[in-house]
Amino acid sequence: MLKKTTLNASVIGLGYIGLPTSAVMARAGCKVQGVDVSQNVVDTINRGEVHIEEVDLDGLVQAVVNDGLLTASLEVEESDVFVIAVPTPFSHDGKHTPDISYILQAAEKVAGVLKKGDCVILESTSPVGTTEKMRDVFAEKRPDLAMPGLCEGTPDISIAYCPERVLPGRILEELIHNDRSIGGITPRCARKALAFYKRFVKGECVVTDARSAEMTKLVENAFRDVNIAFANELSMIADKQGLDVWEVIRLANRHPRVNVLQPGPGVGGHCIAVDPWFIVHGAPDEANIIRQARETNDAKMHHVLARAKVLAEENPDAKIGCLGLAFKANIDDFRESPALEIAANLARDYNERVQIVEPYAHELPDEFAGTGAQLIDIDEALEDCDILLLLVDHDVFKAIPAEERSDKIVYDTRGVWS
Ligand code: SAJ
Repeated sequence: MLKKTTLNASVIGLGYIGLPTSAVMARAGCKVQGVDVSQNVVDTINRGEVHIEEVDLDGLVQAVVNDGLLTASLEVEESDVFVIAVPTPFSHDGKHTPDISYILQAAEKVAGVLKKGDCVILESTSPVGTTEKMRDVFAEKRPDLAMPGLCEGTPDISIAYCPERVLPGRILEELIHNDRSIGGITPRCARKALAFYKRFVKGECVVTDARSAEMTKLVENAFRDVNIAFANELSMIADKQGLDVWEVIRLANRHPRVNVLQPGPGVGGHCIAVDPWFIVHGAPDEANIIRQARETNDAKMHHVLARAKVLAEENPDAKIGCLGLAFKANIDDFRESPALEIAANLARDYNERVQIVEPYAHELPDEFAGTGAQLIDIDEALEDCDILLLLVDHDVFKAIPAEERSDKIVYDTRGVWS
């Protein structure tokens, strides 16, 4: 049974975080208005369908749309709580400058409908200080409302930062059960946001200030990036010294206080490959390990590409099967994917010799346009290809028995066949 309540919530940005969050809030009984700039996304959701792949999301969205608890639109309307979950990319000019313009644009739209008593929560991963910048947009657009941190006494609006920390493929589960950091511009703001999250979060909700919550999110992903960089650096050392890095890591991890992560073809996705740069940008002279980790993980992609090219040159008649384009196993997300970049680069150099296997793609992405590379299935690859370059540890690739690849030249960048 769906619980009914009068709380209205508006979620700005209906992507990988905003849509599952909207659906979970609606299931908890909020009346949710989802807002997106894409007419196609809005229409899809209003039909009770989804535009992204995520475990169990389709059924949940259909149920809450049918119950009238979730509607989507292009325009922001009045609400009690606003959750902003729009992208925060960075510039690709080598400076990695965070781009918070989507947040500020969303804030301008929200400002137009704000009323006394409303609570605004930013969830987008953001450089330290962004929540205050969002507050400043509200202050400028709505001088009639008292803003937290800028007024004496009780403000009219509560503003908080509460980062998501869900893992693609487990989003619905983790939205409910993960702990949350809730950072208010003031303690009162944090308490207002806490009361909202308590409606649907079963994990512990820990309150703090907005700047600490912003930094916490960046630290979580930078921590993982640094640890993966350690594994990737080891793999390049092992290649030079003729060692099996997987064996070395397996043995080292038998130490009770050692847990080395897994090397791969580089780090992808729109979080770990991006967020550490926000720390570096904010403190360029101090964030040395964090910057180096980013560079090492990017260098690993070039290392894999160079080794694959050596195999291609040494075997000029060989067909090259690239297994996987996604940024990690068992998902259909190709954002910032090193696998995609490596495969597309090979396709540009070796054209028809390159075949792509990606069970999560219906067609080859634009990066392959004009290269002559083909999307084939795994059985065709096992028949036609002489070199197998394993780039993503999808379950379907892990399941290929040793005898079916025994006559191939294999470069396994994920260590799943070793
Ligand atoms: N990877 C490795 N070796 C490993 C683990 C991961 O090479 O041992 C690679 C993956 O193949 C992938 C990349 O790292 O290319 C990132 O994958 P991931 O599974 O580590 O993380 P994401 O990007 O899917 O999700 C992360 C999570 N953050 C942390 O684990 C600290 C998630 O909890 C966050 O919510 C998400 O970022 C986010 O939205 O920020």
